[in-house]
Amino acid sequence: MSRFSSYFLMNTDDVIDYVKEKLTIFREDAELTCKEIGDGNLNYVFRVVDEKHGNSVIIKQAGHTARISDEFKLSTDRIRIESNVLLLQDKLSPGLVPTVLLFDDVMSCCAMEDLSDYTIMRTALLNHETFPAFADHITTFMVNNLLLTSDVVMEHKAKKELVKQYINTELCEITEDLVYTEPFYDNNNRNELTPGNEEWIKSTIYDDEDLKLETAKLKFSFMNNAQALLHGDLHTGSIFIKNDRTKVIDPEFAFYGPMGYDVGNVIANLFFAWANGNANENKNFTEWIEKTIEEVVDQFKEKFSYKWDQEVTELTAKQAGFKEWYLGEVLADTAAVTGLELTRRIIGLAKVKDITSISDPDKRIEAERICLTAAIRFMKQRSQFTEGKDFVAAFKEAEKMVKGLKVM
Ligand code: SR1
Ligand code: MG
Repeated sequence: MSRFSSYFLMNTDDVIDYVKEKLTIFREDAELTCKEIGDGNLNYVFRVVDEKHGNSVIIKQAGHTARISDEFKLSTDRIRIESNVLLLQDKLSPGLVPTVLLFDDVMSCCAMEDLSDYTIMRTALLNHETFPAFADHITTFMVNNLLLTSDVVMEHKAKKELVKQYINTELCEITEDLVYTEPFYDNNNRNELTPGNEEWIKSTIYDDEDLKLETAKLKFSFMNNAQALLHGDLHTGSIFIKNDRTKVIDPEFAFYGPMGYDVGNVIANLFFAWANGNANENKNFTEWIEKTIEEVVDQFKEKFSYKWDQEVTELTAKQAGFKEWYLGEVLADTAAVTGLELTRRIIGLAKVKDITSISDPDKRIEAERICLTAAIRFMKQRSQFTEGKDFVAAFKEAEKMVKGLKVM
């Protein structure tokens, strides 16, 4: 009987045995080595290499708790969601996700293409590298996966079946707590404020009752608007990149939610890269980020509108003016989520290296205040953001406001 017929958390030796038993990609005389390379918050990621012939594979396994903290008890069903979503996204946006080779329901793991000739985009951006094709790739990914899984295009009963298939209770709860709730309230012990920024955050975020009304509305929209099958965690740590190629990974937070959640995550994480470049006074890099943010928003709009005209099946969605209204709502959600993601990564539990690696304390405080000042505007005035340049302008104005003020 196979030792993999009931679940256990594997170590590197187990993973070598596992690939020998379950996969046919390695030769008889392969010399396999294995390393755990995961640096995400939830799962274990193993890279298995045949040192003799050079081929390799990734095995990703889910544990019963999050890697970042045992406080999060999680169903291992997230690996089913991730594997199935990757297979679906590969059909909807070919070439933009890794190939899944195997999904194992018993061991709660999957095998997928090794992308070790790519770099995690957040790491590359921390080195201030630039990627001219990124806006084109990520907007194709988002438009195809979001629009083609929505009621605008899909037969409604088939869409509702997908909604059922991708109910993602526990990971949605993480987002509801970490993104939509905790960063705005001073009464939980998971927020971590940067020393020197506590009072500013209290008066600017925790004490802003109007802001908390808006984030309450946004939370209920996230929980109740089953608009499209989202990636659900589309930050720059979920993207592998090289010069002319982009691959989106890690869709374990996928579920049916508002499209703007994905677009806003991309934009917010580009702004974090901007904040890092700004703190390190790299103007070429910050200008590339500004251009890329504009392109992401404007190419998203353009491709969305074009694809809508090609693919729309729902009679009422063909009504004159409906497409423009719908896209306007998606952009308002995008702005709001840009603000939410900017806020939660600074105040909440799950931080980003773009900010935490700024070693000069005054510069880090300044970077955080720029992000949060822009974030408030993105959340409160979300319907005013209709073009790429609006997003960048809000950030540049926030920078002026913060730099005009003396850092406490
Ligand atoms: C407990 S998980 C914390 C964060 O990591 C994931 O990548 C998601 O962004 C989540 O909010
Ligand atoms: Mg992840």
